Amino acid sequence: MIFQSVFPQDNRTTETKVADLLARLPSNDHQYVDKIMVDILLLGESGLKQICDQVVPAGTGDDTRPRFAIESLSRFLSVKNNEIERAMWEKMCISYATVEKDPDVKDFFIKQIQMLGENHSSESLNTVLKEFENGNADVRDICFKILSDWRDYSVTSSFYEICASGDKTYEGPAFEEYIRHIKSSDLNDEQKLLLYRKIMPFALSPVRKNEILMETGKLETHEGFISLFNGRNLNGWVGDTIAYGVEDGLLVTIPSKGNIGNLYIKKEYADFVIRFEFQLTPAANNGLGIRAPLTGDAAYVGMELQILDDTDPVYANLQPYQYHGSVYGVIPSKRGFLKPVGEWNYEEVTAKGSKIEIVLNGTKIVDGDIAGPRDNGTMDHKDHPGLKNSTGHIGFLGHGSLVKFRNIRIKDLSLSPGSQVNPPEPFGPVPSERQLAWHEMEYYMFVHFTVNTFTDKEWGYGDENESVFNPTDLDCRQWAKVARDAGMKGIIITAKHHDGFCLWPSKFTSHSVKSSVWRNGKGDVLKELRKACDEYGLKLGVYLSPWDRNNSFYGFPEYLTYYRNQLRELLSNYGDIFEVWFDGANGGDGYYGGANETRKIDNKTYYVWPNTHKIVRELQPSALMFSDAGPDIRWVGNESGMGSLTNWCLLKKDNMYPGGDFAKILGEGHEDGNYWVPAEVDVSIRPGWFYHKDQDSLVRSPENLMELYYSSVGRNSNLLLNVPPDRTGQLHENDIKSLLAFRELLKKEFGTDLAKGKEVVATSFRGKGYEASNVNDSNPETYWTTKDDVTNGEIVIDFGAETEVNRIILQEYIKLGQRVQSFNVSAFVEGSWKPLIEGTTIGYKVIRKFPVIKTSKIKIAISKSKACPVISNVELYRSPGN
Ligand code: FUL
Repeated sequence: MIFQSVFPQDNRTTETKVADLLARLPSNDHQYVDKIMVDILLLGESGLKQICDQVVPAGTGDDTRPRFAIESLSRFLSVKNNEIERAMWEKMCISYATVEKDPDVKDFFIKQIQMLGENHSSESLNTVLKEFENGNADVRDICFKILSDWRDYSVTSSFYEICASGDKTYEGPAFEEYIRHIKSSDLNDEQKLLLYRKIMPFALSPVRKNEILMETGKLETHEGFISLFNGRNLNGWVGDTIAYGVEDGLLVTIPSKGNIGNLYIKKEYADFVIRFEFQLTPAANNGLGIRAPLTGDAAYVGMELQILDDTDPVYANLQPYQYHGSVYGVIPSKRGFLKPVGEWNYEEVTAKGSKIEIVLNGTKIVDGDIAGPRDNGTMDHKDHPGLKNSTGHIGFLGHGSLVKFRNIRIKDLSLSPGSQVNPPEPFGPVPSERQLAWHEMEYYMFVHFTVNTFTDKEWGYGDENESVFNPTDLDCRQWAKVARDAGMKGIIITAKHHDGFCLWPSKFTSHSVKSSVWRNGKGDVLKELRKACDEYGLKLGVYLSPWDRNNSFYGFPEYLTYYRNQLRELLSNYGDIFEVWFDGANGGDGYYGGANETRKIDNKTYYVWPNTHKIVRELQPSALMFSDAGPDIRWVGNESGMGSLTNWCLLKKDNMYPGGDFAKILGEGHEDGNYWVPAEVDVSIRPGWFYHKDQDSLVRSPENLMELYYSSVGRNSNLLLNVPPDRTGQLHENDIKSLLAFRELLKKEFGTDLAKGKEVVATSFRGKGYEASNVNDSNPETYWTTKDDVTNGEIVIDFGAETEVNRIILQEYIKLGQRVQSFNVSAFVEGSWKPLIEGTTIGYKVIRKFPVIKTSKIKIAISKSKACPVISNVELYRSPGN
């Protein structure tokens, strides 16, 4: 034994020795305490046990001395090189923490183990992990707590192992801890990225995955990477946009549409690092074209880096210059580093001058130079003129098979390293992933349909005989087709309006389709609509009226259980729901199970909204919740289709609730709001929300719909346009005519973007990568911005010739927050700037009209902004309209 005792050997019992040693504690003299610790250790396990046994729950006795001894021992062992003693002590503390019932004592022992790990985390980690693996459920819980509280990021790998082992009890929390450790660690960005990538496959939900992707995106942005694919559409890409598409946030090939064309990034790149993930199917074949022109066989007129399941037997006899990763026909690659088919592969391609490097799943599989083959001939003895290209497009080359891609980002190496500039930090609240996806939907259909359609009412009393609901020819496919053809992105249906009648056969009431004669009581409108939406590529949302004039419990606590049960049904049985609509209306009187009385509730307290919101988050994490007060989307404050010209996506919603008196605030939002809660404009194509025959002649005209579009989508809001089916269960021909004609008008209104491809300059910009030319490059991920201390600026789009123009679209890069407070647009006419429009906020999008002007240049001046303005898109049009 290496320790030197403070006492010479004697014949006292262990008990007396323990008592003697404890009597000397506490003490401020560290060296003296250390010596006592040596003696305590010499007493072995039985002595230690006696000390541990003396620890009592707080407030039940004086255990100062044993606690001091135990803490000192842990500290002593954490800095001394005594592995055997440390391991023994750790195990002992774990077992005490496990059997102990009192939380205070339990925590005390847990802390000891954490203290032990402070300086020797890897050894301690091993002990704890071993205990975790061998132990019973209680021991595992304790060990898990120890691990999760350990403030040492090296512990992260153990969480990764726990996640990877798929132990259901620990998987979720382990995942979250792993993320927390990475975030708070002092690792550099590259190390953090590696860890995030490791954990990504274990993301607990698509939303969580997106959050991590955003996190990695931020880190990579600091390194100078920009995202090339937004997970929602093919903005920024050109070429075969038919046989490539977006599915569940992934970029996918569509073999049924041929997929033998190429999909290219619009911008050209010379030297770059591109990172992406891909998933193969058996024998799948695709390719990464680089420095390629938009036409011709990229393998020759540019370069093709193979993306290929070269593990499939059909490729047994390939040449190394045809393996996955090879520069096809030119530079060989190493085979054998692909993940099994169906798993995600991570690839990084660096092209710098004549050097090409590829790292696949962490292994360098290509490290080549095209200068040799370019000048002296290639391995396949074919002509590869593309080797001489210094720049060109990057894209995916279709060869007819199914391949999926995600997380595609690039760093432009042509920007010299010294000139790399960090992007602005987000300012104020920013949208969540689900809100970003919602902003891009812009325009979708509201469907009001229930017993009212048949009773000719707007608000049913709740006493309707269910047999009145009897559409003669219900056809949800017709609704969906019209919505799709009209350019809408989804449908929100009144699954239950104030009358309480359910369009689906709810288990919790008989006031539903199941008691009607329609489809012999076997019908389900929600089910039919789900199918139709899937067929036409639309998202589905539900309106579930909180006010229920049928239910006898309405106004009492029991009703909340009923309401939430119904919500669970809707959110569990009808696939992905994109939006849940919580209406604030309550008119008071109703049937209420036969009570026939007035029941007003306190909107602020009755519904206990946070508990209902939890259900939505739990069952449909990607769904947005609408109400007067969000939490995700807010009502615009009127039903006439008027978005506010000043429209902040921000709201101080904490003291707001559905049905409150907030109409005025809801239009503009709060400039200093602390949540991102953008506005949705809900309005009907007819005077009523439900179908009434006598309103057939009062359907809004296409021109009127265009005005609605300007006052909603044009004012930083989404447009939820109500189109009510008639008693046949179909949309009326007048409504359809108007919708489709409006669609045609829209196409003409925004026919050719006159800003596209034109020269753009700014008074000032942040640095390389943030030039004004980003506002018309068709890539929503790039933007013009200024230095942090510059909160205004001008950009000028030069048409190069006199051009007629009368419409402008402006977009902020809202991922970094909503910033612009005022702007104006002017045109260069006869040597001076002529003002066209003035505006306040921009946000996701504003579209503004001005009288036709003939000009060679348009200037957009951001005159006031909360922080440096960040503008991602400017479009200009000559519309045939006024
Ligand atoms: C209101 C309701 O009272 C109307 O009937 C309609 O559903 C509209 C969209 O919301 O609050």
